[in-house]
Amino acid sequence: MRKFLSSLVTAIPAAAWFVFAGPLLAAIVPSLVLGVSGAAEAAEPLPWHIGLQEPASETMERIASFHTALLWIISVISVFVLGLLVYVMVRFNERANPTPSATTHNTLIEILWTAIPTLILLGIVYPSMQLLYYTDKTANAEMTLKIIGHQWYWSYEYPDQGDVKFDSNMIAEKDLKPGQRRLLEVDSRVVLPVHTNIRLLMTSQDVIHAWRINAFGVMKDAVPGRLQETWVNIEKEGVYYGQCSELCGINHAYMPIAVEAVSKEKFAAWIEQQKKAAANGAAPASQLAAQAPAGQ
Ligand SMILES: [Cu+2]
Repeated sequence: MRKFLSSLVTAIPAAAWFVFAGPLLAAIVPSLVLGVSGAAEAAEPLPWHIGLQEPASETMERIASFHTALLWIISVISVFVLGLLVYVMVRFNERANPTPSATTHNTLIEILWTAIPTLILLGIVYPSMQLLYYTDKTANAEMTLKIIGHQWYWSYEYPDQGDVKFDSNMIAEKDLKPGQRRLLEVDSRVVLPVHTNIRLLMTSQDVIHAWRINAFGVMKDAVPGRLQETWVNIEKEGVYYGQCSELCGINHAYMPIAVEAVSKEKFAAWIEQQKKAAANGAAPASQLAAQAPAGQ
């Protein structure tokens, strides 16, 4: 046993402690907080918010449960390594163990500490790749939303619903109405129907941006000259906030995303309203959304 441990300690560099302790603290502490408060979260960041927002799509549910599974794996590994280190520090320090073992190799241990981490990693790779392909695209899209990044706002097009398109700009702090979220509210929210497979196509007019809504589990770069694809099926009606997540210039922090998920009927009515507005030459898209109070 003693030989086993002393050869083990030669192989665990001090760096391992930092590698494991950081994620351990970062991971365990929020999970404890989240475990208690998870149910009460909204689809937006809250003061002192720790952990993930409440999922609003199957994609985000899968991401969240994979995240939880990984949290358990790294926690068990971290506790195990910490236990070994503490044991070694107590049992094999200079006072407790004045004549150290001269062992330098132990074939069995070397095989084990190569094989076991490999198996753990393989066990993580499989669900990880499954999830990656699940988020990639949907085979049966019922509609498409085209998202275009600009310095520094988003514009949206609904190619399946005629010529509906509009720009979406952040509402400046001085123009905020009571209840509107600072740095998150926009003049024209994206309106989308719930329980619909929506293909999201992204591109950019200038530099790389990234369209991200945490509650949907969607974050995809909008790259000039390219068409990126992902998808979402929103499960609950409500307002969802997100932000550009690719450093895109001086106003990167001021191009938020606000999505209003409504019933299919309301969505159809909104589309009609947009078409009429466009036909009359009126400025498009001041949605029913904007009249509704923010939040759920
Ligand atoms: Cu951007």
